[in-house]
Amino acid sequence: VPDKFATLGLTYDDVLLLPGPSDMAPDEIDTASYVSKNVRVNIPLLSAAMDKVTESRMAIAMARQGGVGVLHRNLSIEDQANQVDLVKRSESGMVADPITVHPDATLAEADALCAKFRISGVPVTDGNKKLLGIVTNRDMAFESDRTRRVREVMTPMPLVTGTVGISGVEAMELLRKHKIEKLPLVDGEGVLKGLITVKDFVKAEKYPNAAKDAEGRLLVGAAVGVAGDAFERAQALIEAGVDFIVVDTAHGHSRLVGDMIAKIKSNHTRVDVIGGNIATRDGAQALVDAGADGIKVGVGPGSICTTRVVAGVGVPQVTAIYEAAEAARAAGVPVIGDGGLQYSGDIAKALVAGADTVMLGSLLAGCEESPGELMFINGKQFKSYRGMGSLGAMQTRGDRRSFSKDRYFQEGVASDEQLIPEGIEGQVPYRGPLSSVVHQLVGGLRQSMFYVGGRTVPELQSNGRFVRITSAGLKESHPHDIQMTVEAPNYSAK
Ligand code: RVP
Repeated sequence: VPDKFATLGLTYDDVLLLPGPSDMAPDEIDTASYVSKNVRVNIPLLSAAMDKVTESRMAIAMARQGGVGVLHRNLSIEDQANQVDLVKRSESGMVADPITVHPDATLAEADALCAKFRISGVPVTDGNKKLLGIVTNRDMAFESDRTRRVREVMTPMPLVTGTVGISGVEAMELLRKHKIEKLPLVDGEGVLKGLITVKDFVKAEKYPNAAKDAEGRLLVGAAVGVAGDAFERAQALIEAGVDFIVVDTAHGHSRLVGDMIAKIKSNHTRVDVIGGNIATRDGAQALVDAGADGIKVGVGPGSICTTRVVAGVGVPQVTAIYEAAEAARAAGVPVIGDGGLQYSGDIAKALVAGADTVMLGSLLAGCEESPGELMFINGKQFKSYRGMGSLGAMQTRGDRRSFSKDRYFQEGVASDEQLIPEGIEGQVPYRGPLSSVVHQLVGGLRQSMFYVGGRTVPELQSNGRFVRITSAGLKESHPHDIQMTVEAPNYSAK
């Protein structure tokens, strides 16, 4: 603990990475890393637990790219658990617990189900999950009367089915032979036990780098708080199949956070529990002591964050990561550098400082897959983005209450007028699909790894060295003495 003044705090713009000896071929570079003790990703990127960044669609896209999304918690427990479910079902060799429809449902209801889960057909089962048939787009397309019952239009049993435990190759062979797209799996009693689809096989090939769990399902994390029903929320998320929980607050070096981590850990050992946010060595140590499997670092670096001005509190992010990693590494606990990244080069800087992965808000808020509508302003496209501590995110809207106030320890504030916001609301340029954004970010990281001389993230971490720069150095780093006329896909002037 410093006396009165800690050492000089540095952030991304204060440092550059030194070029180091390098003799690697581009295809030797491996960007895999750990989010927490037991959660491994293929690219070291997480999408932020924010209501304008990560819902199921972003989480699915992130995991397909090899990273992982952390579902925000500014929604009901049921809705958040449902989002986990959507991600876990979205892609795998087999859906273990497929969506089904009752034979007495109407076609309109079956339509709604298909639209909600983005699927093209549903097995039809009775109350005991016995397979009665299947209803697909083909069965429904030419029916103009949407009040008709599923049982009247479905393809009834006997269907081509597989048995539980069928291999991928055998399943593919059945699908091919019978020219069908869906193969229900049944047990000896004809009870539905799973579903294999052509789409899942094709998708698995399309995303060879996807981050998956042991059963081949996409990885997903979710945030909880510390107040009210936070513990029930964590239980519901775990029940839904989440891979890790983030106890996510603006001040992780507080007893409530440590207590919540310990409580979740003592009840469920299956999932990893990450704590945050902290920005000091002592803060990281406190979370390690509470049993955290991962530590999230960042007090005030976020692009939408005003904590450093409203409260005057924070630590420039490179120093914060370095300090936190000093405590975390000794305990074998991975570190997430959360917030403040503006360019792809900042990813490698975070890793060299000691982070194992980084969490991104503003860099991803403009993606097609982030929640929220595209806006046109003066012919340019934008998407809205806001801090979880902004008035908009914390206030009550009609009968919709805010679930994120406790991130800023303000759950007890009686009325919206009395809230103390620590974030702002705004918009960021539209950036198109996540895949192209991630391509640039990871491409930049791979270049960093080549320049620094690190084939893997651990090698980058141990070989990387910084040079501190001045404001003149920063000016030299950016394009200068030219008027930019063409937008680069990975650079825009601030
Ligand atoms: P950025 O990527 O710089 O946009 O930062 C995103 C991070 O900012 C989030 O992951 C979170 O830790 C933090 N945040 C979210 N809301 C707020 C706020 O309102 N102050 N800060």
